[in-house]
Amino acid sequence: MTTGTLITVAPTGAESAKVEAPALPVTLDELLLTAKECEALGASVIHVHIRDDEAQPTLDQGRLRDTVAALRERTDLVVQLSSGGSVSDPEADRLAVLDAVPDMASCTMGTVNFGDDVFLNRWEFIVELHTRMQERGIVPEYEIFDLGHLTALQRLLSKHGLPAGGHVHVDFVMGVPGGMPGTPAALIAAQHMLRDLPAGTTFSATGVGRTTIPVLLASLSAGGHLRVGMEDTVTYAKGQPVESNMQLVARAVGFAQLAQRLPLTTAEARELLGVPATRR
Ligand code: KMH
Ligand code: ZN
Repeated sequence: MTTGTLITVAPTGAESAKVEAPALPVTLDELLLTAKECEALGASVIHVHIRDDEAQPTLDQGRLRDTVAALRERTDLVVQLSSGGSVSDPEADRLAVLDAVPDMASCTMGTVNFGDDVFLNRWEFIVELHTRMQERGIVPEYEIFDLGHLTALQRLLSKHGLPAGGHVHVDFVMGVPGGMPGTPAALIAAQHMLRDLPAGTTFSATGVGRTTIPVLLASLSAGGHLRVGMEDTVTYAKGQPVESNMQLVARAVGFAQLAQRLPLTTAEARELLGVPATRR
């Protein structure tokens, strides 16, 4: 059954530079302001990467804990920390992200070429992330950059069991140079592969760069959910830089309304994803 739309905002990412995209939220204050405004517009989940004092990506433990606490204090958003970090982050630091005990964390389901880099996700590392999240009651969002990542997820769940909360939610990250293309055909192919996953598995999708809008429209029409934000696109339209994450969330909300699939509230998002009501 098609429900309302889960809208995740991914406001920062690890790849864009503040000097090239001044609207990118890189300080805690900027992140909190963005989070509050995106929640008011209709976002219910925030996918978080943090930056250091030089606006460079970091997985600093203290900053991660402060960020989780501040987001919980100031918003009702489901707080999802990235365990992906940046392509150069060591596995140990990526696993330690879970020590900040967010509501959710991302779990990428395989290695993928990532532009000129390689985003490395070894099988043993994936298993470690998945089982630590199970033990700590952290709900994963499985990041799918390529179709084979869904086969890996099926293997993971059959060997190591369902995630915390019992619900499986995946996010198709499409249009990364080296991963699956950001096309409606690829999205439908990925959706077909969900048949091999537990009944009730849900998906969101995001298209990187110029694939943002085709992926957004394809996901809505296929019954999927949405992720938008400056992690994935810093261009609103040809020749027009994104002014803010709010601009991207407002556009997603507008499309969801047109599709008659209204944004889920934060409470509805928690219910859908199997995230406990509060962890304050
Ligand atoms: N920054 C990418 C290398 C995630 O957040 O889990 C990985 C990424 C995926 O963004
Ligand atoms: Zn990310």
